[in-house]
Amino acid sequence: KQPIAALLEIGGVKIAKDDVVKENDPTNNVPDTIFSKLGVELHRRDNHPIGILKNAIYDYFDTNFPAKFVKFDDLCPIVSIKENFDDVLVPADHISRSYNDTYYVDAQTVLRCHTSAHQAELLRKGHSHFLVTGDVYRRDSIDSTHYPVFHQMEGVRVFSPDDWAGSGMDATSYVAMDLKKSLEGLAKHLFGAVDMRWVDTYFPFTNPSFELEIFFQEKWMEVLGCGVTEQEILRRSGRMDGVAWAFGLGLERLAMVLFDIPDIRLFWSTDQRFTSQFSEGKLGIKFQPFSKYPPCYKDMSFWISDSFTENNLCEVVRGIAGDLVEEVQLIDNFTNKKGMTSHCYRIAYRSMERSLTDEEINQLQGRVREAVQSKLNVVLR
Ligand code: FA5
Ligand code: MG
Repeated sequence: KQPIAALLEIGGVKIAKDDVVKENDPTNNVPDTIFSKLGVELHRRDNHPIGILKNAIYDYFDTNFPAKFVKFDDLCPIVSIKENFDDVLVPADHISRSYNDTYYVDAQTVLRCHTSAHQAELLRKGHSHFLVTGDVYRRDSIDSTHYPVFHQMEGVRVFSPDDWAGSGMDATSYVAMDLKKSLEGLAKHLFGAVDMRWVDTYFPFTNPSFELEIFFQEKWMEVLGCGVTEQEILRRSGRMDGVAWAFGLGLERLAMVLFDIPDIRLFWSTDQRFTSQFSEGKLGIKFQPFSKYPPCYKDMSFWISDSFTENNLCEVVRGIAGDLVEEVQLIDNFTNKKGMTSHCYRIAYRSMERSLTDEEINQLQGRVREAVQSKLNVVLR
């Protein structure tokens, strides 16, 4: 088990563990396992896949755009709900604000769930081209492409009327076209040829909004969200006549494609057999897996109550099994005549680094069952 430091320094600010992890405080849902990731800053390590990728994206923006993008990679991940939600127009009742989706330090403060938390302030300060890289935090499901701590890079570019005047297009179409072209160029710079597609979507802070998906491990995987910034955000930052695009890249997802990394847990591995495969500036590397250990599946059925959520289940499972859990999947769901609902979840256990014994897995599963029963208000079947 990793020892948990009591005091961290992030961007020059000292943060005590007690300031973030508050036992028995109902406005706080940050567990130790999440606290221990604050300040790790994988994106600032030049030999780590996330840091190598960040630098490669920097290169792309430095080389292909006349105006210089200002770069930020040490903004504190502990932000106000105003920064994380209000400033980017997330409605008061939006589900991303719930305790089920976001880690709250207290009723007014969260671990940022996206790098968009910094958009408004940087616009207010007058920046018109910038990139913000950082660790972000979300209560989420468990599988090979989801982890509760991951890294995003935000990009924002503000255009002025001169930019689109000669194009014969309206400002929004011009900026949307530039956005897609810029991100397609980035994908080409990173991957060369790759199967990708644009999907229309919704974000409160952009309109129109798009996601980019890449075909990876036999599936379409979402790697980024983007769009044309809502005019209200620019207006509030004093940019009445500007029009902007913005994007948020999922750095783990892009690094998985770039280096052929099969599971998102590997980014946190300190095993030399992982870390030694990567070095500063080297993009052409394909990760050579050292673990082909078989997964072990355990099923678990219970009657749920109204308060049950899958994110809560995943947090309990991760709290016990840590990175030994590979996937948590709902495999059966029915409601009986009395109106009671049963869920069956299949938990896949697999270490990235060694083979697990039956005994170890049975013990883990036993502890998971106990914790699920005692913390989630469900009845095991
Ligand atoms: C956002 O976070 C928006 N802020 C992105 C954005 C910025 C849109 C600016 C428009 C303008 P989304 O929730 O889709 O969007 O997350 C962005 C990316 O983060 C996803 O495409 C995915 O690549 C990555 N991501 C999301 N959740 C996880 C997770 N649990 N683990 C790993 N990567 C994740
Ligand atoms: Mg998304």
